[in-house]
Amino acid sequence: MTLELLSKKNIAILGLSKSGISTIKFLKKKGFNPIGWDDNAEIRRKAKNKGIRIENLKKINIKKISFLVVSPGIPSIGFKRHPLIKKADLAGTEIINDIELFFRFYPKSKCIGITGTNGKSTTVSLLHHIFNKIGIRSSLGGNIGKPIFNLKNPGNGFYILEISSFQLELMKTARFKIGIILNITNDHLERHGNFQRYVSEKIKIFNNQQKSDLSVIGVDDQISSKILNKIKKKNISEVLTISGNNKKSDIYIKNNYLYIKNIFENKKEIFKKINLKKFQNIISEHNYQNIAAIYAVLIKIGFFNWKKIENAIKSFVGLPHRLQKIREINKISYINDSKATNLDSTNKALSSYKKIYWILGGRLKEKNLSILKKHFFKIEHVFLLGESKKIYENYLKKYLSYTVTENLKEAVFLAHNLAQNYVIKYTSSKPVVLLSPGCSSLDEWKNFEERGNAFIRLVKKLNN
Ligand code: UMA
Ligand code: ADP
Repeated sequence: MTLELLSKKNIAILGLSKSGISTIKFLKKKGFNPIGWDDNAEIRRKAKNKGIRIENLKKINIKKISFLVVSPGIPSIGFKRHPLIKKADLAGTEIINDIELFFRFYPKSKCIGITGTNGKSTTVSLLHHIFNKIGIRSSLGGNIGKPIFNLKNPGNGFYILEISSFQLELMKTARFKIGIILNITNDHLERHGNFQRYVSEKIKIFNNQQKSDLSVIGVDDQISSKILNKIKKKNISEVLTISGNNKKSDIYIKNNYLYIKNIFENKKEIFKKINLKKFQNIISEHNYQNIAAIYAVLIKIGFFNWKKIENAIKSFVGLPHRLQKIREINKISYINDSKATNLDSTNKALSSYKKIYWILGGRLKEKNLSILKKHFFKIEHVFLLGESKKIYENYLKKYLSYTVTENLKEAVFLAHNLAQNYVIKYTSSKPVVLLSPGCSSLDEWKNFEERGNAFIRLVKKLNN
């Protein structure tokens, strides 16, 4: 679709939060006169105040709309599909999202797209930070909270986009010069229906890639080898594998060293070995997977000044709400991992500490805690929260001592008291009080940030 053709079309926007509003602003600047709709009356009112043309898409003749641009939070396929999308689809309207629309305008833009169940925000932020330090221009956005139409053009640099499975649902022509799947474990099944569908959305990150493009695949999950075979069979892009333990991968980790095979010479010899212990602020081994992905990008773009890269990584302070240490009181660390909204990320959090007072729960995603069982011997006590309380209580009562709490405030207070008593008794131990809920925050909070910020406030108020 050329710009000229597009300009003759009517465009409607469904969902008027961040993505919707930024899309409308962009289109208006380009001379279009799009209409917008949101099912929430308060959001419609706010949008109207911003000068957005509101029209009830349920009432208009949808056949007149050529493009319906849908926000990622609105399900566009499967059993939860929004009724308007169904109607538009039947009427022959093309249904896309903001990122797809961006590619219709700028098909040749240089985009690095990073997806995966966990580690996306950390990886895109670290990559953006490194680019900044080594003098490569980049604009960071996507699922990390900044819609694509709010990004500055990075000129001859790169767009670095965090891409969610929700966003991949409506991507058709989007082409990533470098596409990355960090990992795939269970998540968002409430939206996609089953794991298979979630995976089929994720692998769309590699759609439309060409010979000169790079696909990076984390191969540590059960489903990874299938994805790898699929991509290799297509034989279109260059493929690099990354792993936290598998020596057959192009970039892998062993005993805290990152090994990069000589991908230029049939991957035969080790091209580079990097001591990851140097990066003292990159705690926990799961972050090594994120670093491996970053090295894959740097190799692809031909940046080999290792010293500069290392210095850049060393100066990255990490993101809030991901294993964020808030405070230490009498050798006890208080850790905010509110962004752990699924069991895989909580699994990684539990791997990171030796003695744990664990705050768990929220809106349930996965009932079965068996992937966490291997850590139970390190858990002193569990404080159960949120909508998942009953289900997790039923699971845990055979294995662990626990308390069902009223709310986060009570959980923090009780965890603090128990942990402090523990260190009085066992003076050499250094336990942590860990909020790693393994559940979404939407039962009690607006988002994971609000939950994490509440935890931070509560911890800051605790007495020494
Ligand atoms: N709405 C309707 N009808 C419905 C459902 C929703 O009209 O049936 C309206 C809502 O009232 C709301 C809008 O549609 O106004 C929903 O918009 P949205 O949730 O897509 O909100 P945005 O602010 O545009 O945020 C989206 C992403 N949101 C989701 O994917 C849920 C943001 O990711 C992203 O940062 C932003 O675009 C910019 O690209 C957030 C997220 O939670 C952080 N992502 C999920 C995650 O990380 O787990 C995937
Ligand atoms: P995302 O944007 O994919 O949700 P984040 O970087 O925000 O990822 O991290 C989300 C959670 O997952 C945090 O609890 C973090 O500690 C954990 N995490 C970060 N990187 C990884 C990884 N590579 N594998 C598993 N968990 C990770």
